[in-house]
Amino acid sequence: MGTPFPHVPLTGWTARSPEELLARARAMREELQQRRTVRDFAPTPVPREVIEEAIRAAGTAPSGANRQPWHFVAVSDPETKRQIREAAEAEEREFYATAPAEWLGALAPLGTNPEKPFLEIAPWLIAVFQERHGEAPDGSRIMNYYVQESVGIASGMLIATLHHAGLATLTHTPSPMAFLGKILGRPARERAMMLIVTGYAAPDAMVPVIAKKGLAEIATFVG
Ligand code: IYR
Repeated sequence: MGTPFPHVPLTGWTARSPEELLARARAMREELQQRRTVRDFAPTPVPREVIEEAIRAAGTAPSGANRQPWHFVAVSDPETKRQIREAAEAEEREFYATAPAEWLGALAPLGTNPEKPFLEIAPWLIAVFQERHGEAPDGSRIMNYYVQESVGIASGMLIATLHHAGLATLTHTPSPMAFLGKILGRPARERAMMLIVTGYAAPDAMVPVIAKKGLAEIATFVG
């Protein structure tokens, strides 16, 4: 049995009035509503400290048994970005040539294709890895729990923080993406989950006209 953590009084939490709750929830919703997935980036550099803060924010995410089963590799090195682009495009060419017609049909309106120039143009690529299990100092395995859920939540918080900072993001999922672990030298117990591409949007960036489902479609209230 694990030793219980010492407990301390909760700090950093304020009981707010219903008006304040609504105003704050609305402000956050409005800000998140401005987020668009962007595929056209400017090469303008972004200071490393910004990326560090965003990854720190992601690292505050809740996780199963607080195991924090994530690792983020932030890449600005041009040669590493070039290798990632080359490998991603090779996988993507295969994907677009062999994916089921239904999947390709779902993607067609977005106009995506195997060409991924943004992987070299954007100043930062953040590879998100799931730690399938941890490792004790003696090399033995430590179980992680709810890994997909935990890393999914952390990734959402990462994207929200980058957006709040004022950066554009793209969630890129080259498939399969085992090449990321190899290029970035990650241990076999880690599995690449997604690449978050981030930087300034290109001044002439275009985005597709899409709609988000309304509340009535995505939510059911009981009581
Ligand atoms: N991974 C490919 C295909 C792709 C799949 C989905 I689902 C998307 O929402 C977008 C793209 C690519 O990145 O092009």
